[in-house]
Amino acid sequence: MDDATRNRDLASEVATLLAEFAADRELAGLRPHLTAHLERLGERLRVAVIGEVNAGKSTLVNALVGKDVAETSGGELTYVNWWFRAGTPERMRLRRPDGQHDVVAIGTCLGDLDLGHPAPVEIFLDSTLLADLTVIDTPGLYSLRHDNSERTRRLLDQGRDQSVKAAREADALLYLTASDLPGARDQATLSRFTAMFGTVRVAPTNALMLLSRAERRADRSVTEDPLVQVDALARRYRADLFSYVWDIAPVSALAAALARTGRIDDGIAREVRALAAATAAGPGVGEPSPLRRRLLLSDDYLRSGLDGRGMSGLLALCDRGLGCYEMRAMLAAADRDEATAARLAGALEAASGLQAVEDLIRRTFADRGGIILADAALADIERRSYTLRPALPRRAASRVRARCEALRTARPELQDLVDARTAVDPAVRLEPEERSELAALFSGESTRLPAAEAGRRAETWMARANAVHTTPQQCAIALRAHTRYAEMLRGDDPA
Ligand SMILES: Nc1nc2c(ncn2[C@@H]2O[C@H](COP(=O)(O)OP(=O)(O)O)[C@@H](O)[C@H]2O)c(=O)[nH]1
Ligand SMILES: [Mg+2]
Repeated sequence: MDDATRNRDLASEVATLLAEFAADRELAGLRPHLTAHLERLGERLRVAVIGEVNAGKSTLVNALVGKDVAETSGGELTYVNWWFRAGTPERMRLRRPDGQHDVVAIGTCLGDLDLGHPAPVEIFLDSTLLADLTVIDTPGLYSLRHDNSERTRRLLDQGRDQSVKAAREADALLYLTASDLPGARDQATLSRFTAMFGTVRVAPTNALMLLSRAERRADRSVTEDPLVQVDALARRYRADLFSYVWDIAPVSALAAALARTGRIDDGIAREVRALAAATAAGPGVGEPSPLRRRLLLSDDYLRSGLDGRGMSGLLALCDRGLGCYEMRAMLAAADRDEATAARLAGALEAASGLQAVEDLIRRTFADRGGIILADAALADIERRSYTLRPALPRRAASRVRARCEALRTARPELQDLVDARTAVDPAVRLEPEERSELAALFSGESTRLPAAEAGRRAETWMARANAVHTTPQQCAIALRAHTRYAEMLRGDDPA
């Protein structure tokens, strides 16, 4: 059984328990919450894509679903939430202010929408990603530009309200930022943002950050791959932002969308070939000419003295929505082979970082969807079993908690998620190395260790639990780590 299937089973196991609670007369006070969770447990995990206006959110969503559907470049239409769901035939459902909805073809003008509805625009698509996840494209929390017109401010306010609403409705967050200093700015934003919800739904275990416009962050005076450079940057940010996001990765959404949405056609391939020929040193020459080299390394190459033919080829490509980075990636590919549309798209995709992002989304969200939903439901019901007293009889509330606890014990992946969350909780004050070791251990990312190593680690964590200055919280998580490693040890030894 694969992870995703096992986790869906887990969600249905939790659903069975909640249905049992819902049938219990003593738990009538919990019933509306149980019903809401039961509905959600049968749904796909909802991932909200949030960040500043123009971060590249819609461009990324287009790349992920493989179609040019999400409205890009800040048109007024993007100031509402767009829900991307699995479904055929492909269509769009629009919520109207009068409470009705219209089902229309994708691309139809939106018209008046009910902004109070959580999903004013829904797009149903046949896409691999959407088989496991529902994606919510949001307008943006704030703008990095400083345009203070009345209209812009009104739209930004509306966009922020919509983004907040989407995050409240979501189970997981994909946080995109184009800003240069994710440290301070985004830490403050993320902190305000998570404080607004304070539930396990937007816990760091359920959030990823993408450094968008990755190509612009790289130092082009060095030859190292821009993505590799920005990945090193992401690793540094990871250490600072551990209590907000599970992982951080670079992405060039524009290159990704161009590669995946079928816009690299034979016409573009022809123009790229012509441009490559116009700037090559000569037929069959391996080493690029000085002009060509400059073209490949510089962003100013529109002014770099191309001949007339080269210049018109370049402008034609610009007209088709290609930026400098995309042209550079395609020209480099054209250097290597005969540059068909498919090969150019492949080169762009490799230059975009999209595959690593998809991998991360799959590991963090798609494969764990059932666990995240189950955990959020259990945590919420357990919390309400305290807060709903006196409406809930004390004995019934204790029964709820005992059953939830028993389910966690029976399904260790649920307890692992709780422990992963504890490991990245700054209040627990673990050392950075301890934190990353535990995060890997409880997320199943650390591979099975040889018996000797597992035994050594089990002992180390036992010693940590027993150390003089260990706080009760540190002690509890250290004992969990000890148990986890001790289990590996037993599993390794069939006797
Ligand atoms: N240079 C560059 N531009 C990008 C990238 N991704 C998106 N853009 C451009 O940034 C603008 C805003 O993108 P959009 O996806 O609408 O941003 P959103 O407001 O976050 O949804 C568009 O003109 C995109 O073409 C990228 O990776 N690199
Ligand atoms: Mg957008």
